[in-house]
Amino acid sequence: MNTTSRRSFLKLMAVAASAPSLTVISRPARAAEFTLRYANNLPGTHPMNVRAKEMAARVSAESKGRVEIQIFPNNQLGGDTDTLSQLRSGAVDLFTLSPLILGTFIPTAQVSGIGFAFNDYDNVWAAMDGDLGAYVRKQIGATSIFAFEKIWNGGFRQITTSTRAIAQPKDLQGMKLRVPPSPLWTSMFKDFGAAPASVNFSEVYSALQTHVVEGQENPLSIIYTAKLFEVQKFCSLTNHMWDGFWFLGNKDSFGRLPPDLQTIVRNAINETAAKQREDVTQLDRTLRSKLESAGLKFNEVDKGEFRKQLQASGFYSDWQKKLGPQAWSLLEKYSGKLG
Ligand code: X2X
Repeated sequence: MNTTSRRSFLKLMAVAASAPSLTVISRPARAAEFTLRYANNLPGTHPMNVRAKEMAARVSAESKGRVEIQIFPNNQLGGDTDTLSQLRSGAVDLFTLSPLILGTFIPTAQVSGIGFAFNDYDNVWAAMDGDLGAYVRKQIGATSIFAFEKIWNGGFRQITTSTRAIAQPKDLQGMKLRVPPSPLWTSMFKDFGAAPASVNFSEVYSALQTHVVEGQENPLSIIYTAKLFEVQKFCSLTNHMWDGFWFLGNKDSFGRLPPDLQTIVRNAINETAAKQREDVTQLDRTLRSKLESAGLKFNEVDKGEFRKQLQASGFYSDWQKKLGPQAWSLLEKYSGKLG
């Protein structure tokens, strides 16, 4: 071997040693007995995916390789509305989805997204781990899908735009704003006077970049990990709504696992929720300065002004009627009187 080919041979060996293909060797020799396909809409760097990887490793270890959870982040299997259909048919086995988007299928699931219902996380977890969450899970469980007990965290949502800062409700007047596909989201931003457009998250970056819409709303952890700050100028800290991700499963897929393996998966998903909730809470608290360095201009708002606008438009009374007395009274048990 001459010097040049020896050098390239050594280089090749170095690459091979660090290449991910080596992990193949450490995998169990046999394929897992049960494979669950888990889809979500967020980038791999978001705590949802970081913790999901941990959860999948735990399931693999505890089941001694019998259960493999394959993660498909970033809408790899389709946008949210499409993936919801795949979950319902069993083409996808596990899916994390906003309760509001789930509302296109199960309307009462939207109850946790009513504007300004929750003040803080103590309030959120009391409701979602308590009888409000139990009520919604029961509705979900009456279909071909079900939700695990502990909802994962989305975060409190803020508005970003490329055209003007939102300081008061009137600044939203006529604004072309992307909202996720859900009746509640559209209704809330119509009542703020904006012109909301339903767009799946898979299309949001390009819709902002091409100015099909001027703005959108999401928690800071998503604005950061999905790099929405690259195509937005202003961020208004409205905290107008908390959102989460129900960890959903297809009943038939999950039912194929023997009970002991079901327990392993269930415990791993529910127990990992606590860590994922905390990651998102911390990120949302600390990301402002990073986003400012990236050029996003922040402003605070008087939340009371925005809430008053929803009261005046009849938002709360309309949704009380739409969701029905049981869902509404369970919500008000945690939020206090709304409207
Ligand atoms: O679609 C969104 O904006 C996102 C990522 O926050 C949801 O999943 C609702």
